[in-house]
Amino acid sequence: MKYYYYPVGLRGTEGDYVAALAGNPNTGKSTVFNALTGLNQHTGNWPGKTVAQARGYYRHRGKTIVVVDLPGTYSLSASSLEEEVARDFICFGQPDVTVVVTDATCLERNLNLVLQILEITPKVVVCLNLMDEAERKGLKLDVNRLAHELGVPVVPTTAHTGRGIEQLKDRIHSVALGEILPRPKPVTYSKQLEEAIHQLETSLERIHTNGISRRWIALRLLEGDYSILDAIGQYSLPDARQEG
Ligand SMILES: Nc1nc2c(ncn2[C@@H]2O[C@H](COP(=O)(O)OP(=O)(O)OP(=O)(O)O)[C@@H](O)[C@H]2O)c(=O)[nH]1
Ligand SMILES: [Mg+2]
Repeated sequence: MKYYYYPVGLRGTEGDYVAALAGNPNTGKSTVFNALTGLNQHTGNWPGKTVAQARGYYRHRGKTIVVVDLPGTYSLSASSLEEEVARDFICFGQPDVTVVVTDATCLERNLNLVLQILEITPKVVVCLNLMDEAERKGLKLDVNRLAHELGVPVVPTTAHTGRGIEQLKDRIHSVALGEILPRPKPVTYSKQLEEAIHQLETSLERIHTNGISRRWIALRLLEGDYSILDAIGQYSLPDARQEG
């Protein structure tokens, strides 16, 4: 059993690995969470925060997977309590895999968060939920092409009927255990922005970033979100991670 350090209050939970569920509001995260964990779940609040927290577990291929249902967010800019909780868990909670639950009927709007999360960690599975609704609307989604473009596994699901959930469990397992090594394609911004990012990254070289990519921190600072610097100071990780 691996011991997990949870800066945001799940310290001491045991399991073989941890999967975080992120996504825009109302994309079916909690329905996916229920489909994965069944009755093995516990709800409460994030410590010290008025934001609901749900965690649970399931067994798959001989492993116990702890699942954390994160609050719905449109971005990870920490402009609300929900975004802060989601951002801090993805950055500092060290999930082995982050599942981004997306709404297949309005995928484009959901991709902003997917790309932001891919800038923090490559260990991502995209869950393309509400597939029944997308089909009802006559939308045709090229799942393989999307997986290729993003560089991470994509699993179509209809969470409330359980469709796709077994495949989702398989992909979570493979990414968490390193059987699949996702290779997200980095987003390249305009020349001006890339120059600003580079300058900031250079200035950040002197600070200890707790394993968080300096490029990602630079992007948040350029957005005017300075709270990331406080968060880095607040959460210290037990094992030194590769700093990028
Ligand atoms: N048709 C359809 N409805 C779904 C599916 N998944 C979830 N729903 C429904 O969508 C609504 C929202 O689902 P939730 O699981 O609460 O969504 P959520 O992302 O947890 O929402 P927040 O936590 O508020 O951000 C519920 O009425 C679900 O029953 C799906 O695959 N197809
Ligand atoms: Mg929910």
